[in-house]
Amino acid sequence: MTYPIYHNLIGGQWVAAASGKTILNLNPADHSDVIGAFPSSHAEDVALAVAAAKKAFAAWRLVPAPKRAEILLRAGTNLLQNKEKYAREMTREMGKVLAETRGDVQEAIDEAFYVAGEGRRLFGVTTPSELQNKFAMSVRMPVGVVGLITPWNFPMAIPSWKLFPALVAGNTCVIKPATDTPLSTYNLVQALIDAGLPPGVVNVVSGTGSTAGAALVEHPDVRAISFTGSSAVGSLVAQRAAATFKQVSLEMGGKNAQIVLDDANLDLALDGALWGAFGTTGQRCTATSRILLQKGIAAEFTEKFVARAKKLKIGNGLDELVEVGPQVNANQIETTQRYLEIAKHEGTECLCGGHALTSGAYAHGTFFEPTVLAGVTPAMRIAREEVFGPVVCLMEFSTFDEAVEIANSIDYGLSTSVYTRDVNRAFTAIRDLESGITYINAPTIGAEVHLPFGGVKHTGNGHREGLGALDFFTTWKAVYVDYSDKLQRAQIDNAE
Ligand code: UN1
Repeated sequence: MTYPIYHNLIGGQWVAAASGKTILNLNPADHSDVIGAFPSSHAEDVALAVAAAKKAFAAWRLVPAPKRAEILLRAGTNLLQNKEKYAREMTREMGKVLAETRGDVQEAIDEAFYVAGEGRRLFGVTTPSELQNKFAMSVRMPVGVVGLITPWNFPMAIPSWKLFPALVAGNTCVIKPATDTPLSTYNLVQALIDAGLPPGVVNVVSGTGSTAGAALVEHPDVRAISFTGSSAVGSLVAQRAAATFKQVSLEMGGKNAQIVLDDANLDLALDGALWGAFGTTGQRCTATSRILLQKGIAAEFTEKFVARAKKLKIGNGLDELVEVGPQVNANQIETTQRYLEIAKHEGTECLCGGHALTSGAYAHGTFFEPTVLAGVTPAMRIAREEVFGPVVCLMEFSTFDEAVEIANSIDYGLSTSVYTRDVNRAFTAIRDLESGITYINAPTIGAEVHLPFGGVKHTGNGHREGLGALDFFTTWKAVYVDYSDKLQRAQIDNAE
């Protein structure tokens, strides 16, 4: 079998990992299809990448931001030109259907065009000084070398959410792409190189989280880490990064609720639930994993939802008729199965799905049926813990207040959605739901790049991507210019 061999990108050179070891990138729809061999990197590779980024920082931070932004603009155009090719390659390595991988590439294009505009903003504030003949302002400075650790479910969009704002702000980067889906990050970085990005400004180190990722988090010359992944790993990242006082941005899990009130447009709520729960095979941190149904519509919604879930076409995402692709790997299938066992013991009822598909056209991939569980109550583990697969819980409630209470009764707080025609209820929900994102009459998935993206409670640590990313990738400098020609003591010389 022949397949391409990929290397790390360090200081503008493509180099093999010091260990010489590689990790195979397999198509989750067909494991006999090998996308390529990617480096299995360790601390020594990360050290070289960080050194290259540190060296490049000296010049990159002095490139005027509008010029840095022009490179992003050109990278966005390059991505647009290669959109179909990159989408197909992403479906091959990650599994999600073509419509969605086209969306993933489009999200990176959107991010490029959005952030390119920041090159001519990067606003700071000016403010009056308390002293005469003194000028006060604040400017955004780059942080330095930043480490980016990204997940497999949005293999190009999420790296772009981190790389582009980091770059426009003048940082240099070392990115560790997800072990399952490195190619899409390579494609993204190639778009930057083709746009004229100087060597060393972005370095790519492939490998696992516990080797390459951990080394990045621990490296003393890395000033900030931006991580997207599970809450369990995010907690480790924060703890390890604390030893060298790094800034850390964490985007983690969700257990997102769609609330359907009795007055909702039921067909719209069904469309939204189906897309939110089974889009990306449920493998989004924003995926709908709880559907909260008011008693008046619960029976009708359940019947129609299950009928539609059963009809979803599962298969290879490269087939335009397929609606649900494979799960990304066998570990994810095992997690889904383990949670279905837990749910069974907790007394839930499986209304459809519940099995991995292992024969015929599915024999060489990691496929799982869209699964709907009923009889789920808020205290159950299946109602509280993230599965990250095509599994959704149906839960019933009587009053609006009860729905908000159930939605909020978990440790996560990423995305929530409410279907209602009652504007008062909609605004009350916007105020009271504990989540970083709330949708009204739209599913829990579908965030746009120029709004703040992130969550509360165990979903995040207070930072936001999109609108908010520049706050993470810059550090404030307060500047005072005294033109009085004398010593003026703040808090003393102007005091009563
Ligand atoms: C994720 O779920 O990991 O809002 C990111 C959405 C996408 C991004 C999801 N634009 O669903």
